[in-house]
Amino acid sequence: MILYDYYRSTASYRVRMALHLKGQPFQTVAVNLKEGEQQSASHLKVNPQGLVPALDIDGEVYTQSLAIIEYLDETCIGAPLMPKDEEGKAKVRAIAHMISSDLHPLNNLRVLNYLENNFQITAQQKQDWYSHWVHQTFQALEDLTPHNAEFLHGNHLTMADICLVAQMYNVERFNVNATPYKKLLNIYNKIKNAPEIRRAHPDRYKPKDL
Ligand SMILES: N[C@@H](CCC(=O)N[C@@H](CS)C(=O)NCC(=O)O)C(=O)O
Repeated sequence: MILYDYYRSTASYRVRMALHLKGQPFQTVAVNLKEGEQQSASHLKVNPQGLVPALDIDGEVYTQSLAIIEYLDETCIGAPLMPKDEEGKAKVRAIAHMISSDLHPLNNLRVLNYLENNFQITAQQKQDWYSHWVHQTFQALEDLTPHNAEFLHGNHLTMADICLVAQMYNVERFNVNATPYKKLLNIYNKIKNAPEIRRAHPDRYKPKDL
């Protein structure tokens, strides 16, 4: 498997966690988002959306992190990343989409760049924009999460937790205060130390020349 990846991309990080949890060996091709490599002709051939991640499995390319995670879950042995029951699956997908469909796209690099380049927003306004959308989703997630929960749903790590870990990494990177979200932090702080999760950490995928 070849993962088209950028170390700080939260969507790529989600897929790396799934691959490590499934014990799947993979190679990475670094696509430097800061240098705009996602728009290069060679990357657009891989993913015409100009985004990472993309996962090449025997010449077939899969995109969209949640679709990839569910595909890996259904086709690979290893720790299950989704509940078995349909109700549980719907709950996990709903949480994952709160992060990946509602929060993440608003704070994606291309959106932040567009705001900076076309509306000349200041660094402070960019920070406010970023934090605003994080707080809105995190408050709802915190309200949804049961007290003393070990995972966002059920009794094992799922795609929902994978989305949380990646988003929390980004929240720390952007210095957003996550302390009000005690239940989310509790889950994150436990999960982030699991060996498979540590193996997927952005620091381990930072290209040497960066
Ligand atoms: N919904 C997509 C989102 C993919 C995405 O937005 N990736 C970001 C990095 S986290 C990207 O490639 N951004 C490039 C850009 O904004 O130009 C997924 O979950 O895979």
